[in-house]
Amino acid sequence: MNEQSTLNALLQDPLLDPALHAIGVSVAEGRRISDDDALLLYEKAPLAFVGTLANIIRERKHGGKTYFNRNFHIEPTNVCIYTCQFCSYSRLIKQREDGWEYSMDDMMDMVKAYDGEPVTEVHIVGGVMPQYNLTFYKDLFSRIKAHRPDLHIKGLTPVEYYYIFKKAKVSYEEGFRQLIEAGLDSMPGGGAEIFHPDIRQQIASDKCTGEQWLDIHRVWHQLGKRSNATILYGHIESYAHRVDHMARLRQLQDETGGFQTFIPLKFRNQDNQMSHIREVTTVEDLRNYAISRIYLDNFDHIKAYWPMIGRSVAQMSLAFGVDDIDGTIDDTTKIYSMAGSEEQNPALSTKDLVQLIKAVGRQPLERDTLYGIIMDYTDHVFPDEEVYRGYTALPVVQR
Ligand code: V47
Ligand code: SF4
Repeated sequence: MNEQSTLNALLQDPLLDPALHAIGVSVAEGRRISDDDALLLYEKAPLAFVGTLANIIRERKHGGKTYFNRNFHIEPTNVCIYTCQFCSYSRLIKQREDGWEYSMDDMMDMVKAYDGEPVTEVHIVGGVMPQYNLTFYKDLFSRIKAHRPDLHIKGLTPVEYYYIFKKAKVSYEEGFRQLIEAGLDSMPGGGAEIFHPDIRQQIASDKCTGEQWLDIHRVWHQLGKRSNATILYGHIESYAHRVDHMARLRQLQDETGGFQTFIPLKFRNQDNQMSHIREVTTVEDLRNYAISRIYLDNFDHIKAYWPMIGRSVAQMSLAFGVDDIDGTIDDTTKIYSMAGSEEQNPALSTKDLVQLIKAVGRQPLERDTLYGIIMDYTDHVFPDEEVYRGYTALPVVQR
């Protein structure tokens, strides 16, 4: 049975809520859903219902294609002046003694450690500290580009930009112009958390506001550049706050078209000020991926960050709207392992990731940051690859 006939079967269920039925028909006909529709999906729709709709959209956009990127992370520091309640880097939690603050040379050594490795991107993000200012980052980016011009720099978030541009007394536009000249290529999606002030005030009261986050991405997009967006879900926010968050993103995307990918980040509760909050279930993770895929019709990609949810949930997410998996090789990002991510040592080889994708009948494609295809692994067989058997009609690879 294909997805369309699964949907038809679901729509014929006499017990299906009529409002959900109307949303199902609307999505099947390719129409955008409203904020009220999204709220209703969160409140009432079963996993199978949203999963089927999300998968239809995912397959219309990408078929079985599943993207991944070989990158590495640099976290300049794990100490931060801000007091986000969910973060183990925050000065509320972090004693400076067990913190690190890397120098320019330390970071260049990290870049050099990847010489000869087929990575295409460095993702730079960490805590906010005064010594990491505009001059520092201009210098860092130019040194990285001088050493390895083809490495794409996906760096910093509006949280850092708001702080460093203000300190340097430059406009967002001027600050970005200087950083682009130094080598900055794109902006990751972090720092978004929950935009709505009622929640942001409680979990991230002293860093940039939701409006400032969106304004900084707007200016970045107006300069012709691309970025990602995230949501930190599964803590004290309500479904209405999640919808409000995505509504602001969908609106900005209508305006600029500059977002590439939406990345839902599951709140993890270890070693932070919100440890008393219970984490949401896997079913909720999958529903959340699916509803974001359905609602954000103008986003090309929905990404699962596997170190946070684990390999199995990342694999399942590929049937719930996700078409991109992040965290390929040797991903030692510490912000997550400290917050209690599924994977304490999150490293996954390209072969492992390719197999994980093939095992659920999807087609693994290595991409660069801007979704240019580097290699299609669909028919590629690694020397010692395990036999796999996906649920679709993909060939079974023999050893
Ligand atoms: O903004 C911090 C999150 C984000 C916790 O753009 C936590 O390609 C869960 O945005 N539980 C930064 N999450 C990371 C990020 C990201 C990751 C991967 C890919 C991309 C991309 C962006 O990490 C922060 C915050 O929302 N975070 N603490 C926690 N306890
Ligand atoms: Fe600092 Fe970011 Fe952690 Fe907030 S989430 S305390 S801004 S590192």
